[in-house]
Parts: sequence; structure tokens; C-alpha cells
Amino acid sequence: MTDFSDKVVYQIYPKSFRDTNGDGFGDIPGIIEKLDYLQELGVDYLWLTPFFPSPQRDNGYDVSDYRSVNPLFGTMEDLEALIRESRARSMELMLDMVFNHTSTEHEWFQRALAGEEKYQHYYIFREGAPDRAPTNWQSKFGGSAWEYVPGLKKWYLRLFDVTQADLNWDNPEVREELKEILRFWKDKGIRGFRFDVINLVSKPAQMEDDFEGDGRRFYSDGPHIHEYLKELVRDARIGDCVTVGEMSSTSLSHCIRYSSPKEKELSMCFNFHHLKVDYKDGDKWALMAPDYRKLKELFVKWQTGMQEGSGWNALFWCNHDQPRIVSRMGDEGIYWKESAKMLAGMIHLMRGTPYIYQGEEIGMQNAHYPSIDQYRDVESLNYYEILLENGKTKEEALATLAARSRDNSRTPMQWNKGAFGGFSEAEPWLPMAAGFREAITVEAQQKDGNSILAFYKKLITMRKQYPVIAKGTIAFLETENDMTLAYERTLEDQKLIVLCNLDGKEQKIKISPEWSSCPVILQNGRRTEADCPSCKDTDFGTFLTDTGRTLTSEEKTCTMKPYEFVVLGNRTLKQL
Ligand code: TEU
Ligand code: CA
Repeated sequence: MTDFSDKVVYQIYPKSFRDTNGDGFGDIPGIIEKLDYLQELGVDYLWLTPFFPSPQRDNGYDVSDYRSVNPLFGTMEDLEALIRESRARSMELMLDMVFNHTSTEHEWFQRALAGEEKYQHYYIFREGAPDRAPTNWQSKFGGSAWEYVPGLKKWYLRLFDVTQADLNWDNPEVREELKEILRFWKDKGIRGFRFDVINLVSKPAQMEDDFEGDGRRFYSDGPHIHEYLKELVRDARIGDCVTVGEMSSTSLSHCIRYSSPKEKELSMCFNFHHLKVDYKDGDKWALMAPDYRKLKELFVKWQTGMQEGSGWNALFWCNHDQPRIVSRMGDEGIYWKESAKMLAGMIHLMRGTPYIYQGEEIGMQNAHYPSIDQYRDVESLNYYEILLENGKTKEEALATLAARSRDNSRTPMQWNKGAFGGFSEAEPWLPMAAGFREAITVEAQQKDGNSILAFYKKLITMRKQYPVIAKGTIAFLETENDMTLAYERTLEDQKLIVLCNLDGKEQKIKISPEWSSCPVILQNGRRTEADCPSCKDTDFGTFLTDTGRTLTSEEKTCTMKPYEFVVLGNRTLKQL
């Protein structure tokens, strides 16, 4: 097992990263062009979302050939150059393996449709009357999870789009095919794999209607999932690679098993519970302000729970499916910078491996599209119709998409202030975010030592510099307030404390005198004594003002500014 605890992963959505041939789609040569930027940022792994041949119904998560490169993005030679050039800069690639389903244009599915029984067993086909789906399960993208094929008089399962047919993992031949794909990429020099919705692959042999939900309770963390994962990792010989599983509607106990080293399954897991605290009644399409108490509880549960079980978390706020975090839980206005930095620091210093999604490091914001014509995402377009059918007005449906659409994160990367942000010379496939402006570009932030970008660099440097961040234990501190979060990291005699104010208002926070005269390691803004009058004659003011006074009495209460973020280190750390 490779030690990946001090590594940082950067996620690239190739379609929106950098277009070098002026067709409006990002491409692999565009990634190569930006490798110096990524090296300078300090990241170790580059997770590329799927670039394989695909009809692009779900932007590449509908794969029609797992062993080639979609000409839209370049050639196999381009990819090999990317592997080489990344490695020359001490970075490795992490490929996105979509093994729950294939595109219906994949050869296997086409042969199944043509009547070849062997390939029908690659998928989940069920006999049945054309007017009655085998179960009442719902697709994650809306509508029934089953599709009828009149020619075969059979239904096939598709948990996502109609063109994404679920594979039958109970068929050993399917599992062998998938192992071979992994070996193919490992032989090409790939040392990292992200597995798309991997905890959904093991379906129950008997499928029944779900009268409580959409069917997910039957197939999430399904009956043979651990057995299949162990087998895949062992036989594909990827135990020495960094692997992350995307776990949909999962549980802590399963994630411990997926990621604890002794189980020999995966290096770590993504879970999404903390990104559902603004779903009203668990419904992504029902808007609600974030429930910060719940958010805190979830961090405490997953951080301490995974620690106790020797599991390992992937730490993230953003990806290509999630709205931008600064728009969601921070502030797009006057505290844009502070809130983006606070949110970053809050998770980067936790126990686990941080993931940065392209554009997050410059505080990119939601798309704020005024019209439905600007959306491209299949899920967004489906749900727009569903919302209208359910009686919402167009304005309400658009407001919901504005907050929840996956296109929020897929807008072109903002490199510079050029017409299309330096992403392309041509009209991009998806419009720029409406709030695109010079301050939110890489070029502007590279010139500013106080930028969000500079802050991300610091966080990455700190992880490499202070082993307590990569390897220390974590314990949360009681802050008596839903809007503040505080935790301590400890490794032998190294200790640091992280204090976050998640609110756009001032909040009080308690701190113990133990932190007397400890240096400020990092903060997201400059602070003077005047900022915190209540600390004025306490020594807590010391940390924040760095004036060198010491703390004397018992617990102190301090006022934290809106979205303030402070990290204190003990003396041992100071000497590092
Ligand atoms: O996503 C899995 C998934 O279920 C969600 O992220 C989903 O997109 C969202 O919750 C629906 O509200 C993965 C990929 O990350 C996503 O891009 C793909 O569309 C999906 O699998 C299917 O491959
Ligand atoms: Ca291109």
C-alpha cells in the first residue's frame, strides 16, 4: 500500500478545462498546456473525468469504449504524452472508471440487442409485459429505472439515463472484462482510479418493489459489494494504486470496510451526506437553506467514525455534479474571498485526502443562467420538465436549477479576462458563468499573494510540511454554537487547532488557555486587536494579533469575524 496521506487530488473536467483547437470543447492538449500551473499549485494526482469514446449523453459517464480516447478530446498519443508530462512534474493521473453501467452504444449492449445471449447476460434484462416495469424503482435522473426493448420483449435496468444500461456484476465474465480494462490502463502507466457509483454495482438477485423509496435501499452497498471489490482490486493488481470509490447513499460502517487498509478494497471513499444538508426532506429539487447543525454533526460523525474504524475519507466540497461551494455555503458578495478560504481550510485540515475541483481554487461561482436554453446537463433538463409537471412555474423551476444544476460546476475554467476566460477562442459548449469577471481568474489571482489561489497553495504546502495534518488524529471541540466549528489535530508532540466561523455574521467561540502564546499558522484575513474588543485584555488576542502576549486564565471567549478562519499551532509546530 502506498502512503497517500499527504497527497492532494485535483479534479479536471476535460470538456471545460482548456480548449486548444478552437472547437469550444476542452481537450487533452489543453490539460498538458496547464500542467505547469498544476505543479505550481502543488497537487499530486490529477483525476480526469471520463474522456473515453461516448455519445456524451451524460458527458462521458456513458462510455462506449473503455480502452480509447474520444477524438473530441484528442488521441491516445496525447494521453500518453499527458501521462509522461505529468510524471515529469511529479504528478500521477487518476482515471474515472464507470463500471456500474455502459452506454447503450457500447458493443456489448449492441450485441445484446442483436440477440446474442452471452451479452444479454452482461446487463440486467428482465422479461415482462410492456406496460409493467419489473419493479417501481426510479432512475436517479428521473422516471422509471427500467426501459422496455420491444424487439426482445424485455426490460433493462438503467439507474441513470436511458442510454446508461446497468452491468450485471453477478456474471463473472463481466467482472473479468472490467479487470482487463484496469490492467490495460495500469500497463499504460495509470496509478490512480476513481470508481463511479461503485457501491451500486451489486444488485439483489430478487428485485422487488420499493414502497418506501426509489429502490436505492436494495442496491446501495448491495449484497456482494465487498466481495466484488476485493476481487477486482486483487485480480486487476491495483492494490498499489490510489483508488477512490464514489459511494452513493452509503453508510459509515460500509465506508470503513471499503477504505480500511486491512480489507484491501479501496484507498478512500467519497460520501455525499454533508452535501445534502440543504435538501428539503432529502429531495435535491426542494430548496432549503443549509442546516449547519446537521453539517457539523455529519463532519463529527464521519471524521471520528472513520478514524475509529481506520477508514479514510476523501475530503471535498465540489465536483462536476455539485453546485459551487462558495455560492452554496459561503458568500458571493463582500465575503467572497474570506468564505472561499474558510471553506477550503475547514476541510483541508481534516483527516483524509483533499480534492480540489477545477476553478474551486479561484473561488468560481454558480452559473446563474437566466434561461433554460443555457443548460446542457441531462439531469437538469429532465428535472426542469418534472418540476413543471409538478406544478412549478417556469421561474420557480429556473430558480431551482440555478441552485442545484450540475452545470453550475461545469462552466468553462476562468484562466484570464479574455472573452471566454482564456478557456477557448471560440464559443464554449456551455456558456461562461454569468458572474465571470477578472477577479475570478487564475491570471489575476497569481499576481495577488492574498488571493484564494494563494491560500489553496498554502494549504497544500502545509500538508507536506506538518505531518500532523496528514497523519494526526482529530478531535472536535465543543463550540456551543451551530455556526462555528473547531477541531484539534494531534501527532505526538505536534498539535494544531482549527477555528471556523461558517456564518456571515460575527460569532463567539470558546478557546482553552492551553493555546496560550501559540502562533497563528494560517488565517484567512488580517486581524488587529480592534477587531475583537472582547479579547482585548485576554491573551487569546495574542494568537490573532500575533503580538506575543500570553494567556493566563481559564477558558476565553473570542469573537470571530464573518467567515473567519484561524489555525493555531503549538510550539513544536512553530519550530518546524
Ligand atoms: O454520479 C453519481 C450520482 O448519483 C450523483 O452525483 C448524481 O449525479 C446526482 O446526485 C444526481 O442528483 C456519478 C457521476 O459523478 C455523474 O457525473 C454521473 O452522471 C453518474 O455517476 C452516472 O454515471
Ligand atoms: Ca478542443
